[in-house]
Amino acid sequence: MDNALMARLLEETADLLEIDGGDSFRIRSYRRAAEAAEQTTVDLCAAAPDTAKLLEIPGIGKSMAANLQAIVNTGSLPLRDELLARYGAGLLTLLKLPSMGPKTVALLWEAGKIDSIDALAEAIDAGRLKGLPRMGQKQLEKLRKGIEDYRRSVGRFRIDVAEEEARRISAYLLKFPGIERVTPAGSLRRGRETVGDLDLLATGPACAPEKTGPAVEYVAAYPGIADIIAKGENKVSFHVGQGLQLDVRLLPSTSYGAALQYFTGSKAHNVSLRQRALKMGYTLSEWSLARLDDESVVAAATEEEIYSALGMDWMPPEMRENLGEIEAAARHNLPRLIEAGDLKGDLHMHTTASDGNCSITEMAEAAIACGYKYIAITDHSKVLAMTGGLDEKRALEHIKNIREVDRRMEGRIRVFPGIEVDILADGVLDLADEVLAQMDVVIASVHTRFEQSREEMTDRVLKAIENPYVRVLGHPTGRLLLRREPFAMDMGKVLRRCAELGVAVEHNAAPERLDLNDRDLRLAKELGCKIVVNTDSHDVRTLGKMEYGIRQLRRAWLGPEDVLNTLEPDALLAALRPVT
Ligand code: DGT
Ligand code: CA
Ligand code: CA
Ligand code: ZN
Repeated sequence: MDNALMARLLEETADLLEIDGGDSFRIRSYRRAAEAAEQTTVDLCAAAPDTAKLLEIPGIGKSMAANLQAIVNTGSLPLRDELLARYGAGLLTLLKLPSMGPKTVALLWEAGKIDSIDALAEAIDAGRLKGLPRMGQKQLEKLRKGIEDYRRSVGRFRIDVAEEEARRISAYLLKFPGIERVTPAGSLRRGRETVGDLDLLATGPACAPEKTGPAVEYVAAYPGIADIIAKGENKVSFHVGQGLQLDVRLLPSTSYGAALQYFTGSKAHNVSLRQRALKMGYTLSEWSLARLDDESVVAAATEEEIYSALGMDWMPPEMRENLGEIEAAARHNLPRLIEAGDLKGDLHMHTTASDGNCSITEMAEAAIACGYKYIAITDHSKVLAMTGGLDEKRALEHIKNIREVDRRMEGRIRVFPGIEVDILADGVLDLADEVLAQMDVVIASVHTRFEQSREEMTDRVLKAIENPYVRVLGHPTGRLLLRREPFAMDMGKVLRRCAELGVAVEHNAAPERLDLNDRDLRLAKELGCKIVVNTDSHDVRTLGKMEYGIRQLRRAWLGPEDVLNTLEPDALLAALRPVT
């Protein structure tokens, strides 16, 4: 049971209470607790027996502490179970439809015991909802469309998939005379690991109000469109090939900043920001920041003007999750976040010696083109036979080859010999210590037996990092986004031991991995862990994917000083765990 799951149970209970017509104070306290569970770095499962510790978390009061304890002890929440028993488990999925809030769900339940998306679709088709309040022909059409959309694209999409689509359509849009600027907003701009849908803003003379007609038609003619969801005066929503939804909005440049701010979100950030605006006598919308009394516009054209009028510094989108950034910006106290340009090298990549596509020299040349001063070559070890993993003998030869390439580079780049050595099921490493001792960068990773229990996996990894030659713990959760869940492991315990031993934890920048997540990265920093960010490239073409890792580090508020591979080559070698 992890924090995210606990947050979801609390959030669902709030939704169910609202559908049930419950007390609004009570509903809010569940929502606040859900948010707290989502955001805290305290491992709630471990902290649960200690009530005082739970009460220290902002947003958790006495009754919510008791609820958290109930969740940990029983795996569930009695109130949620009771409500679900009354209404059915399918009810919550209704909330996933557009313009469907708890009030409408309650109405549908009362009217026809509608308790799932399937039941709703059936009721609409059978004409059973006609005559209900707020269920006119238009609304029913909208619901029908929403159901189709939901069924087609329940899933989320990886950030690199969304970004590639954003690039493609941006290039198309910018060809239209009078569209001058296209910016992704929403979760993509905030650098989230996955996006639900892609929000794109466009501006220029062709996007001025009442003149958008031709531009809207042009958007709707985008060759990548699978089907159009909605076409309005300044907005076109559609699906592209793989089911990803795009919302393209055309906006006048006079209100572009307000729109960009609004549609970048997150929702939680915007809620807090609007509250701050209200307290200052302003109202904040997707069109402008305006005075409450006479509605005169205070700022609208740029985000900087809006934040500045609210007494704040502009902040990078990656920070906008309502995790303290509003307060920090108001105190003019925002941290300097790490940038791609801070990195001096990449410490995890594969070559043709195991399952990579390129030679050592090719990787080195490509890294020079990235502006790096060093790389480590870290091929797989023998247990991963299907990757051509190295045994002791081949590993020693490989070290020689790497050193040879390093010499031939004549200082243009340093090439460090390394290995990604497998952590076997019992925590023993897959190569002999004498061989590991000759490598500069030993990354230890789990690639097998993901199904071990939490205790087994924790012990396995703890045992592995006790080996004095391990410098880096590779992709620490084993997750593959949208494909494979992280394996069960006590992350706090592992990170704490890494910090004690001086083992660096890897943030794996490959967009299908991106582990650690932002919460665990914050925890790693709190615990004093060294952190490295690597692409785990198997080809020269993926060295540039470092960008995704950088964005995740920024979402965790990390600066260049928190990441080892911002150091110069010699300083980096000195900062890696010293061999004792
Ligand atoms: P996603 O698409 O699930 O990955 O996440 P977002 O953050 O892109 O969410 P989305 O597409 O629903 O909305 C885009 C932004 O619009 C969101 O980040 C914040 C802004 N927004 C502000 N107020 C609201 C609101 O009341 N509802 C929604 N849906 N969005 C809002
Ligand atoms: Ca979105
Ligand atoms: Ca959207
Ligand atoms: Zn690996």
